[in-house]
Amino acid sequence: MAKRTFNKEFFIRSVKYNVRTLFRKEIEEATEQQIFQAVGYAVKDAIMDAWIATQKEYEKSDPKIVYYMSMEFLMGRALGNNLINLTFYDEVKEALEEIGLDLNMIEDQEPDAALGNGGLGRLAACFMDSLATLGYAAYGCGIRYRYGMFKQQIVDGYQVEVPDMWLKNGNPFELRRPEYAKTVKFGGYVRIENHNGKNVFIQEGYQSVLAVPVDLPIVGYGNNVINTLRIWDAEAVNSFELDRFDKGEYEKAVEQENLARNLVEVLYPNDNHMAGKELRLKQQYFFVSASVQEAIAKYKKNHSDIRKFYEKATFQLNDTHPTVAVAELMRILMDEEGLEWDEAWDVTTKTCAYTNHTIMAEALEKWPIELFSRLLPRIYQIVEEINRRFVIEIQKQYPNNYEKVKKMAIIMDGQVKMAHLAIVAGYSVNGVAKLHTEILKKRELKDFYEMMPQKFNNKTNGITQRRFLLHGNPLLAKWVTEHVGDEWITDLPRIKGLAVYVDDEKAQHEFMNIKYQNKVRLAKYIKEHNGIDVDPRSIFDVQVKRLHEYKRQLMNILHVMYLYNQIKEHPEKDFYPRTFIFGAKAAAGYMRAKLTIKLINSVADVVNNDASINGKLKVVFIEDYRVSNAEWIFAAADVSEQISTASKEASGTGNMKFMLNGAVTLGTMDGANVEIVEEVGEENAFIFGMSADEVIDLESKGGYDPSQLFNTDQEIRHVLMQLINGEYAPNDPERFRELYNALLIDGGYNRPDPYFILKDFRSYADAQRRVEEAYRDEKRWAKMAMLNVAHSGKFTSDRTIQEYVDDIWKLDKVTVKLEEEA
Ligand code: B1H
Repeated sequence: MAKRTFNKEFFIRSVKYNVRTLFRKEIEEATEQQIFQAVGYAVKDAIMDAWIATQKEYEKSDPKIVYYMSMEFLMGRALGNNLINLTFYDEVKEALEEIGLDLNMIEDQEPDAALGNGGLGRLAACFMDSLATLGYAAYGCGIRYRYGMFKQQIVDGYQVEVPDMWLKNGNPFELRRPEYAKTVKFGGYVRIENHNGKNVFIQEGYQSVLAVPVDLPIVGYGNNVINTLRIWDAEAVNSFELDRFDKGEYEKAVEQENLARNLVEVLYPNDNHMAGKELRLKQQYFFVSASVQEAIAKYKKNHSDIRKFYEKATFQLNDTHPTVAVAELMRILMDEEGLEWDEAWDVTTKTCAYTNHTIMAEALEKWPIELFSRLLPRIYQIVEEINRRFVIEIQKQYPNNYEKVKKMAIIMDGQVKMAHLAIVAGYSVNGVAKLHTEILKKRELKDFYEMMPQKFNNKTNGITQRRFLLHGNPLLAKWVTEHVGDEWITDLPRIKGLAVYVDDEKAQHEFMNIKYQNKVRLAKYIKEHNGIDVDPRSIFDVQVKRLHEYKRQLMNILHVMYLYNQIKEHPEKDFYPRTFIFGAKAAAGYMRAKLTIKLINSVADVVNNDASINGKLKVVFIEDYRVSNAEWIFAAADVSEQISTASKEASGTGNMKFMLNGAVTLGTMDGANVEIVEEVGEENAFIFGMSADEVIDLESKGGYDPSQLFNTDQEIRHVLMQLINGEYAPNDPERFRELYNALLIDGGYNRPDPYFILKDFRSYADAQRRVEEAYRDEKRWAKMAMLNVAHSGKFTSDRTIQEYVDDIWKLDKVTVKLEEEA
């Protein structure tokens, strides 16, 4: 990989200069935050040449461009990652040391760009990294939320949401591009005029808002490619000119100011759940309309035939959230570019592709037609026409089968079904792991698969090893490079070379020592942030992810309660010390999830302060789990808890980050766990629980009756009773009754234990016993963990992106040369 030249003197001068011009200070007087800002600007400066060169190259060689449209980009911090991908990290660290500055401290000043909830948003971020590194022309299209994912504070064991003011000190990496602003229109009505026998659609009485692009550089690893993440900010179309307005205009101006302010104010903090709010649909249309307008304007700069737009552009819809893109593209092609319906439909259906990320019913987007047509009148007309034509298709293929129409129509029962629109108008529909795609084809989207099988394909998710190993775990990264060379950085399957060392005692020792160092690093973080002492020699058993019932954090903590009971009842028994680590944000309105957080913290309080168990058991809830602390957590994990109810987790990507960092999976046969086990071997993971087929079967029979278990299994019963006898809530014994009821009486869907926590409990506890037994044998464990790293090659997002390129997008590869090298 070509390493760019780094000019140390120039860089130091640049940092000092920035401190002076930004803050009127010498470097010695600057605050840590100010130094971060100054370094950030110096790094953006170092990116600029390549950013310009990349855009020039794109203009010259005119490659096909993918527009990755997503409501979420969970980027995390940029500084360290940009330095890594510029291949300057060590040089900058040294240069800063020379002037008495510590790069780690500076990195720590940067707020996470948390413009996403969880896996779906982080996947978009990993994809941006891989696209740039592989040299493909790509734009990320999203929203510049002024407040990202809320910050989580734990107060008295409860989650408290605090606004995330990530832009409060400014963002040194962003570039505002007002010259490319677009207008987006909402509401009003559509007047139809007849011009020479042709209907012309004119939207009137609308409110408009200005979409202003803000660009963030996406640095490819060591290849001079800098792509762009374009996030749209909103501004009022006309700023106030008070004296010019009469009363009517004045009110309109105020409305437009408010619209602009509200639109991009905040990210909806729900993972795998649709809130159905009007403002959310506004956000969707806002960034989609601006992005589609921009893509068309870019194409028209050097192409004259809009009918061939799809040869140079493709839109990947990250779940259904940006699906209005379909109708917006139709609108622009017809109303502004003058194409007929059939011509516009031909372009649209060759441009749009859809990724499905979930089968959770409550996440499926359905908009009431009243709201949809009021907010987007012209778009609704177009969706109606798409639906009318599609229903005719259904009837042609399935004559007299009204059931099919009912199940498949885009508009039905007063709702617009966004997934149906995306499938009908897209040329590709993909799931995010093998099992998930099979479930889509066989069950969730069966009717669509039967009608258009050629559209369906699988793209198993991946993660970027550059952030989650090279940056997040420098000790292991260095050790891997010493053993297999550094090609793994851009070719992760090379990491397989480690397999020859798994029985080598020296290598085992070094590997386990690195894990130990990383556990010490995390233990320090936990001490600083939670005030809890944890023993880095204990097993670090980690579950970090969004809090959701289907992910079953409740099963994990019930098992901790069970272990604690065991230790108390049999203090003589050998028990290998364990630290159970949790990290999870609950959606602000998700009461059962929030109560689960309180339970975890309540159990932690009791267990961690019980001197009688000699520190055998510790429970830690890490506050404000996010991308930046995740990097440390993965590096320190021994056991990776991936325990979702089989069939519910579409893929999971945390599972892959743990594997890459040498943690062993304890999980169900769900999502990408299936493929992880396929790669590493069943003997190098701990698998338990019902299969997806068993779950789906049992669900279709209406569930099961857990009272059987409750009545026959004394230990399970004991744990459940502790939810309602005040064991973990002495001054409010009723506190956890809701969780007890959900497990035994009604947990939603009109049945007890809908996520089969009690059904899988014994199998889980047994798998946990096997974990302990394996860990006691240090060599066996070292070998297992090393094999996990060695077999993680498949799970790089570089592989995922190459598959998207080959099977879906058909992009051209680009190379960028800088002046200095030419
Ligand atoms: C995933 C979501 C999601 N699937 C709705 N669906 C949202 C749905 O704000 N909303 O309305 C937000 C997020 N997120 C996750 O996607 C899956 O649960 C994971 O299994 C998967 O790994 C990830 C990436 O594909």
